[in-house]
Amino acid sequence: MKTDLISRRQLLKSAGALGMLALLERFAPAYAWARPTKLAQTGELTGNIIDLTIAETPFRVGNRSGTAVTINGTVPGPLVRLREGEEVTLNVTNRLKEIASIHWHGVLVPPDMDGVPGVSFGGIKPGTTFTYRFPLKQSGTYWFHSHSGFQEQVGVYAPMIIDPREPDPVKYDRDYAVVLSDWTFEDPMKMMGKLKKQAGYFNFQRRTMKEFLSVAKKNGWRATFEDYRMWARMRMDPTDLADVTGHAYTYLINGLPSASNWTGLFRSGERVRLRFINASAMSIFDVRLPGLKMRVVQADGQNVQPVEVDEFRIATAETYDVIVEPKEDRAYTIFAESIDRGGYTRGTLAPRPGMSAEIPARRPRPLRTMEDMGMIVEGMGEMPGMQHGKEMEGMPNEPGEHNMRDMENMPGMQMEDQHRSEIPGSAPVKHGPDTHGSGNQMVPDVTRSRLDEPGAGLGNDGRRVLVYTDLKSLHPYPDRRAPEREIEIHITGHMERFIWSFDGKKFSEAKEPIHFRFGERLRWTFVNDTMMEHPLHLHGMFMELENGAGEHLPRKHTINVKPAERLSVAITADAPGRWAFHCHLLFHMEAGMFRVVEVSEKASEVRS
Ligand SMILES: [Cu+2]
Repeated sequence: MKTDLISRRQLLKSAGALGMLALLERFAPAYAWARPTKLAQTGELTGNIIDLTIAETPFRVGNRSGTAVTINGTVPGPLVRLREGEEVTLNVTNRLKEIASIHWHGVLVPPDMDGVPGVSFGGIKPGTTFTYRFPLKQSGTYWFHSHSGFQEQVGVYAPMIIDPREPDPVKYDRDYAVVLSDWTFEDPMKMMGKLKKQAGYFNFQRRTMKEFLSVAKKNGWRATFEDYRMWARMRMDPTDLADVTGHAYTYLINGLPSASNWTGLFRSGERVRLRFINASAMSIFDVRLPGLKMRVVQADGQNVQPVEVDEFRIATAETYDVIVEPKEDRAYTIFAESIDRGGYTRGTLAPRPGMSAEIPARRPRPLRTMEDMGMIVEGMGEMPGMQHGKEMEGMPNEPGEHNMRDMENMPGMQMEDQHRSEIPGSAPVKHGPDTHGSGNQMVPDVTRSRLDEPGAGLGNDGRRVLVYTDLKSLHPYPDRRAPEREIEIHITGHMERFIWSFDGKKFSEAKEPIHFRFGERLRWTFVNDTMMEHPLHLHGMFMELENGAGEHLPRKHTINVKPAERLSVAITADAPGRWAFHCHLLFHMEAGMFRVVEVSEKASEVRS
């Protein structure tokens, strides 16, 4: 079958020259190597004092040379395992020639311990050690990474597990951190340059055959054709789902490419907890273990009511913990496919080392739809994705015909429903007159909630795919106040110029931070005016996703906003200070999709 061929070819490509395989294996952390005698992963750093060193590790393989930036010598860095209720000291030494940093993703820390140069501190200067010290006020699966330049892309990321002080409500016999990431031999700065240059590519494409021939005559057929092909793969247009694809990336599990086959061991009948962490720079993955149901028990480090699925989409920077119970004496593939289907990585759960299971056939590349573009389509109300009314049966108000402003006055907004609540923006909302200026390419006609949609390319093959409306916090959220005010932010961009921004302004053009008043409860609405997914990450405070789960709104640190989607979160502004807020796709953040949120006593103007 053709797909098998592609799989095999991809496998060989992932392995590359044997040298590359050896190279990645050399950098892989200790926990990448499960041993039959060990129940837990090896190479954990525990205790209250942790020493981490960020350093460049140059290498040469055949005629290829490059540099990985490692934490304690590995990619990903060591698994740091801590305990809730204790205070931890992390000494981070920077052996690079440039400023470095570590941000503890999803961990609630004082602002000066958050590790974002220019926002929370000055960064860690070359040759110095910065001491982070903070109490651990939470438990769960998290990770940490550099917040400086492209260091995260070239290796500065690692898993962090905080074990709960109270008995864990999640029962399991063994657990593994499963760190997904994207590796490239290319200099990320150059990759960014290529993405910026693509407008030229589009012009090239529109050239006539005569012009193409003249370029080919000048530069040579092969070079011209290769250049054409390269840009064809790197371009963005309505059929593209990822800016950087499997063409440039090798996808890794715990630092190992597919061919090295990271393996987690189990004994039949055990409950195995897999802590999936998407530590990639630019990649959204679809994850499944053919032959096994997954019980999702945690999202972004927060316990959720268990939900059984066949597959879940994990955006950059999100984490999901799942329980699987393999019963048979055989290997199971852990399969993580990139959203554009341009590549994948796999690992294995097996009763013994050295086993492997079938690698699933690749699925066709999904296409962007009219809804992704925010187009009003005839009969849209009857489209499957639009049937939010179904979810909302028994509600005093059908949200069907109301817009946001009507909704605020609806009695439904204040009602005390123990089980379900309003999903703000679940009805299509017409885009206002603001086009966000020249830095913004597209304004969707309508935006709407897509929380109950599995996402592009998913949900049409009979598999039960996790959707955001499945997520219900295990315990009710503590702050029961209704939001006092509402602010809205538009996710904007110019895809051809590779400008990414909020409200049409790059970070460098934004004059003011976004102000939260200390102690307030507010609703923040995200409106995605672009045709791409953007995993938005807020530092310092959790966001409670208003997904209709009543008092069980899930708390998330990263929320993947779909194309032309409007969704909202509730936030308790209980963390004074300056915090980063940004898209977690590294190149989007670097291109300007970044803001500072300032929580202070200062009253801020209310934006509609
Ligand atoms: Cu983005």
